[in-house]
Amino acid sequence: MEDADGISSAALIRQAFGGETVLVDYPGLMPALEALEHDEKLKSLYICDLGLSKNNQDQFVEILSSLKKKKVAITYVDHHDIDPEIVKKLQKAKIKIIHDVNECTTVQVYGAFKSKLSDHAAFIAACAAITDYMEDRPKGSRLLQIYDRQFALISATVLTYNIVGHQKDPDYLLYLVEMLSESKYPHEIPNSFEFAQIQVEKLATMIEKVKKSLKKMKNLGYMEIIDAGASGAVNFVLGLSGKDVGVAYKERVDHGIYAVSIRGSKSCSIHLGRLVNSLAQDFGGSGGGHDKACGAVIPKDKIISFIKALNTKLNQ
Ligand SMILES: [Mn+2]
Repeated sequence: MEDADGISSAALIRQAFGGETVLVDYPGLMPALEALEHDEKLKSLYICDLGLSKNNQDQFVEILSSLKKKKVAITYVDHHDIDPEIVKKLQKAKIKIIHDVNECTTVQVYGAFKSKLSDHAAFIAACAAITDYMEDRPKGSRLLQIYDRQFALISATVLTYNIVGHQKDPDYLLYLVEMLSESKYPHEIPNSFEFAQIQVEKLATMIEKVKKSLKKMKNLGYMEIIDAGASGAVNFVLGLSGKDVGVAYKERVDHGIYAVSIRGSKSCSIHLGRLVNSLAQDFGGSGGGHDKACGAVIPKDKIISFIKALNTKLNQ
């Protein structure tokens, strides 16, 4: 539910197979799967763009295996770093895995189910690749080549800002999935550019706030975000700190936790997703992701010690 790759892969799955869409973020993944365990009508399940962490991967295998025993056909499509042991277990349970850390999820969904998709799906996949910083990868770049670069960039950005600006409006996010699955361009979605403008203005304000409140340790810049999403602010924290790693965190009041977003610069040589996966677990949280972009969920009272530990690990 949080980005264009997630929403777009859901849209392509919907176009290819129909069915219902459930949009979740990381804290929502396991509860959603648990709810599906009791859905007697479920026959086929596609899980897209939801990486696993040390903290939930065993339960993920457990729930999917039990669904599989009830004859549910399951396909898992993702590009986040994954424990090879978990891949083996999923394969053993006869769960179909499409997993390539080098291409975004939507590009992989497009590649796997092309024959069931419209030509327009290639454009949606190119937009998802852009927003996941993966438009330079072999398959992603080939899809982007079909279209005018500027046209794809503005479409991807408008789509992203509509998603980011509607995180508290799940019905609107489902509506976006539906529009994309009906082969609509982002600019054809009513008021999409107006929503994007609102988001752009918020981001400009955010730049000023980050300049004022950003804190630094030796190897990273960090900041607590109050009235926006952490993932929208983290790139500014990274860029304005001048460090190789940026951390932005936002309290999820209802959960007693912080949602943490972490980004690495081009010169950051440590795989942040892997590091954060194991570090988050040490602090009673969970996390993981890509080499230069990852996230974590950390118990509220542990956040500063988590950031200090991350800073120390970045020395090594
Ligand atoms: Mn993705």
